[in-house]
Amino acid sequence: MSEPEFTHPDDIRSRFSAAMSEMYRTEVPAYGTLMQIVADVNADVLDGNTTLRADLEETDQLSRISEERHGAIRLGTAEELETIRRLFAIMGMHPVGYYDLTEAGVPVHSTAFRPVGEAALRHNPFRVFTSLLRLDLIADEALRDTARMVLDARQIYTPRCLELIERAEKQGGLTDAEADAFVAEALETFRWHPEANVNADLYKRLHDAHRLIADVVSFRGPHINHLTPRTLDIDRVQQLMPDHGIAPKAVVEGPPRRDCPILLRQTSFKALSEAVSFDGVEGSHTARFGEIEARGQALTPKGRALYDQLLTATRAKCLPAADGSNAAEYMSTLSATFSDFPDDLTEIRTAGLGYFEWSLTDKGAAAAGQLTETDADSLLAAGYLRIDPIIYEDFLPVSAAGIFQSNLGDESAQEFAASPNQQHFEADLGQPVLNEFDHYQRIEDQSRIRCISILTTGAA
Ligand code: OOG
Ligand code: NI
Repeated sequence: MSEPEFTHPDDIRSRFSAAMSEMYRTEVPAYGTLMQIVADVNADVLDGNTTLRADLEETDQLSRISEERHGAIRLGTAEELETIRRLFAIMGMHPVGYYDLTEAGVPVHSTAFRPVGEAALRHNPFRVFTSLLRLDLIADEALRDTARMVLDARQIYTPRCLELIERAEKQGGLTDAEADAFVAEALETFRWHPEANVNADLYKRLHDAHRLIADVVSFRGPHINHLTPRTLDIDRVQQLMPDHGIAPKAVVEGPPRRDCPILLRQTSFKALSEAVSFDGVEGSHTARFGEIEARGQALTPKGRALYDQLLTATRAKCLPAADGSNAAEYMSTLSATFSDFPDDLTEIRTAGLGYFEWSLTDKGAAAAGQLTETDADSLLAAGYLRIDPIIYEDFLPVSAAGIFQSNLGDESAQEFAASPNQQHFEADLGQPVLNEFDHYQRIEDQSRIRCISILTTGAA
């Protein structure tokens, strides 16, 4: 018997993210409007910047420039988390990073399921920021037990979806038809349900404990709560949202606008109030929104420490108010404070703040196999090598908390004792998460070793 031909996980991910985008645009019309603003602004930026256009074209990114980069869900149990890991693995999405959000007043911890490696990211970069509710942080014991019971009784995956996950694991992949069926079944887990799983009274008790607890526990499934396209000018989109009848959150999260972008900048519109039926009683729930992101260079632990230090210093001087009343002051404090973070690639590299990918220049390619010098810095200075920033593909806990917070209502900031528990999270997940710093370091090291090997031996 001949081996069946399996659909590449990257292709399954592309089908999945396209299906998710379509579902979400239909369910949340404001998201469709945001997508349109993003597409218009991206087109404008590209019209005014032919170098950027040529770069994107050369790296085959131009046609997908305005497509979704990530989405987010919130799960209730360890079992749900373990199954989502298996589901995402079929699409080539693996857990990277551990994020403790308790520090920022949100009772969850999280990872990002994402493609790993340049080729997979380029094919389709779609990631899902996935949070697990920390029921252990509900103080009211009776409410905690009730919430656990409600969660244990639900099944967020369709029977056919579970079957296809098992089949993929056994066979080592899915055929084309199976992949289509899998995408359709998997999508069901992320769908919105206008009927709650709980009555109005329990919803209120959960909601009073924390709005996020109500969001996770009250529904049949972990509805996708936002999708996020990439924008080439995040400040411009933030500014344009109100003109299109969309209310943006108070400030753009992350570093300020810079010549050499670092890490991740993101903003969103505020979550919409939607009609929900609680056991036949009409009510509403606020969970779903749209977000945009702009990515820059991945930072080393040293660079990240400097980033964290400057962000903390900024927030000590000016904490952004949820109503936007001090937004301008916050943004100018942020820019002023970040003047201590070098905004020049050479300085960033010599200070060891960012990760870089090494490649051969034309001069380097012509000299393959002919050199004896093995010091990368000398080869760079002599024009045989070049370096380019490696893009940050992960998330930032303070920014994520800002996104969560702005979508939980303005009055809901709440304290939890910081209690990171990566070990527990990984036990629930059924696998350790990949450390993002190790990953970027490996990309940098491998690219440098490869170049030097070509220059000195002629082979990679
Ligand atoms: C996740 C918020 C985090 C981001 O972009 O930082 C996130 C959530 O609201 O569930 O998506
Ligand atoms: Ni997000």
